[in-house]
Amino acid sequence: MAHPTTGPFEKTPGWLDWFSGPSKPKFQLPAGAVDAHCHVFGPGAEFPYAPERKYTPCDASKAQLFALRDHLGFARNVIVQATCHGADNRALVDACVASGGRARGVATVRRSITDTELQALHAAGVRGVRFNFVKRLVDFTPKDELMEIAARVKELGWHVVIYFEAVDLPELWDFFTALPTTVVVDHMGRPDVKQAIDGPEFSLFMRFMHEHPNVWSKVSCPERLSVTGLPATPDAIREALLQMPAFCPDPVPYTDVIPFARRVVETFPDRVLWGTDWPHPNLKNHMPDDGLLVDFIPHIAATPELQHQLLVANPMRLYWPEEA
Ligand code: 0GY
Repeated sequence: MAHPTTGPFEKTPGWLDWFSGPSKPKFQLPAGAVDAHCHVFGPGAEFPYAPERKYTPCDASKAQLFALRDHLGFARNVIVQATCHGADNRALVDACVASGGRARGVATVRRSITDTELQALHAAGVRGVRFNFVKRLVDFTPKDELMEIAARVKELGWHVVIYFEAVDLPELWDFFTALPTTVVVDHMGRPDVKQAIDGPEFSLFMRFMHEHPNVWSKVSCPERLSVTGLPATPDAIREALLQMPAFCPDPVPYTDVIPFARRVVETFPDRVLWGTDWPHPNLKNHMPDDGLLVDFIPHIAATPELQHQLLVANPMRLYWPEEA
């Protein structure tokens, strides 16, 4: 089903809408599981998209996010400010407040934010800021501004979420390793899964985590990283692919991402998080069925212990420490 963009906005040409009829996962999530990476978009008529945005999505409201949470069997969400809202965190705050304590947030802030505004974000449930280095998503922000923000949010007990492409890690290394807070990497630093897992790029990422115990990673977004895996789509395309074993011999979606995510989960079991990334901004060739994405979890966290750390213990420690 197509989803609208409300208000005076038009979706980016070719925009793929989130999928409306996700399957019920076969994998039963542990009680208290947290979807630790998801977004809300607008709705545009209520929470306008930012003038500096690089894309205009279809709306994806808090009610739709909470319905997905319940359908998949998650207990809580961590909502991450999406770049289409810039540093206007109103949609995020509104969703966190409406969740009745079941959502926490990661905001985007600028140097000009006042202490009172930071306190208000904290009261709404924000526990981190996101620094984005993916050039197609944001304009450049000076590092001294980011470091100043990091020092300020450290006082509130928040962490910093960083989003970057694997190829940029060497250049960003000194900045990342100087951050004074817990640092959470989005999507394993976007490895190129065509490269060898023991090749220089992913080895550098593993070294980053090894040498810096304050660094955590989301082992999310196989649908963004996969180049060969069968897409987790529920539709006729998937059925057709499964009928063509020579073309697509593996019924497990995103197989090429599994060794990378597994390596991170098994090496750093107490510093990993998982999220759906709903409503999946900027995907180009398919929109995943979120139920099938949940079914991917046991392929990367193979035991109940690892699953519990990934989905419950770790996100609770980071986002709801008062309850953990
Ligand atoms: C993600 C990934 C992307 C987008 C954003 O804030 C955003 O716009 O995070 C992307 O395009 O890779 O984590 O949602």
